[in-house]
Amino acid sequence: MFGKILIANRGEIALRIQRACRELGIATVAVHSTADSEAMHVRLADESVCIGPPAAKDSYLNIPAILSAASITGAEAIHPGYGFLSENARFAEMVEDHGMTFIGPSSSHISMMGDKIAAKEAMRTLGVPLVPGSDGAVPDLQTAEQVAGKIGYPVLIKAAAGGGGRGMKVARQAADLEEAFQTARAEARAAFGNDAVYIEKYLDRPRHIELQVLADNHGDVVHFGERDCSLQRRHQKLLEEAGSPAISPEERDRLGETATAALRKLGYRNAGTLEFLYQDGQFAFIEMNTRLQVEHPVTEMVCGIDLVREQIRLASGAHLGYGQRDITFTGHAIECRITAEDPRTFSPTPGRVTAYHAPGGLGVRVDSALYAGYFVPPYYDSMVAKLIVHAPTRQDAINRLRRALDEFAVVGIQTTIPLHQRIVDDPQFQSGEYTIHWLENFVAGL
Ligand code: MV4
Repeated sequence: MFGKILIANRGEIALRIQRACRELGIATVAVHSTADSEAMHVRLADESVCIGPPAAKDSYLNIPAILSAASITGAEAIHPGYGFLSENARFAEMVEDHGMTFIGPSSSHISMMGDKIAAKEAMRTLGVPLVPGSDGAVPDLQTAEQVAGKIGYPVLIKAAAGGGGRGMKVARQAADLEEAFQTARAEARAAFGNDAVYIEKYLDRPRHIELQVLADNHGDVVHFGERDCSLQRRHQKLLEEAGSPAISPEERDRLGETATAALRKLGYRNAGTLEFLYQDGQFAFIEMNTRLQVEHPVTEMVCGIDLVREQIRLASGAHLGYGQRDITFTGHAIECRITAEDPRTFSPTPGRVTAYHAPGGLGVRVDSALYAGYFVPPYYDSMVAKLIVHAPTRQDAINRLRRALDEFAVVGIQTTIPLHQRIVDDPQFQSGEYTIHWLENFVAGL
């Protein structure tokens, strides 16, 4: 096991990783920008190194500075958290070239899944169901017309280097195809320096369901069930649940078997999440994330497992030590992402937190780096807290969430807590019958 780990991140996820390290008896190194000198992740680390000015490109994305910090402090491994360098294959490779362990998958698997066409091709070969669409990249408009004609309209043009909703264009009918195709290409070239695009049948009312997996370095792969992440606005998730209100235990088992068999054949290592669209009782793979995700706590609560501890253990070469049968699902968990934003306009609201009180009690978890007196800087993601509740049933979890949101006090800045209170009280949310489009309409109607 490692003696010291450098955590290449900030905010709640840096604290989350420190907590796992502390319980494993591993010393922690924090890195921070000049804007984060007073941040909680710096205060709670065993050691800290300033790696640059506020802008992320000069600090949390500054690979030479982070590698230097790791070698100066004698860190044996680097945990990237989510965002920043977590899905940068070159960074993962450089960490290993410097004789340290990257806590995550191999750089080749990060590269493969970063190319959405390669990811789909790999999954198709391994028997994972996909949305009907093109076989790989669509090089020109004529090919696009052929594919769309075959699968039928509406279709979606997606960028190979995209993901998370960037660089997508819908063509509702043949007359829309040329513009959608050319715009998608141009946007992909401008945004990613890669204009490869592919085509899928556009699903008009899917749920977004993802499956959490862990793999050791010896060929064992298990899954920890699904999360329903359909409640998002402009590709930003606001609330996630485990399990999905729409999925039966049998559907979960079947999906899990297919996905773990595929990853076993791929030789995948460490944590990963497969993203699916679910509509009319069918799952279709769209993308794979090769990192720990923001919403991992809902899985931890229903499975009773520490996913970050497992990531560290597996990266050090340990065997999983348990099988699929040992993983059980208890109760229901819901996470609210609380951001420093105006709850109506969603414009960021950085500033000083003058008073802070986090909710507590049975089945309530708050992952946050906030404290009274903290200044939320304007340079980074606006998420300031995750409120996670766990209860025996979904209805109990909703009641607990309402209670915990009422207790939560963040004074001095505006947050999205009031928006979460409206969502939780909504009959449609409570019914569990929602698609990826529901929240957008809900917010528009407020
Ligand atoms: C789709 C889709 C409908 N049909 N693919 C958006 C993010 C990216 N990960 C994939 N996305 C979508 N792909 C097909 N074939 C609709 C979306 C989509 C979406 C997906 C998940 C969560 C929220 C979403 C919001 C809008 C569109």
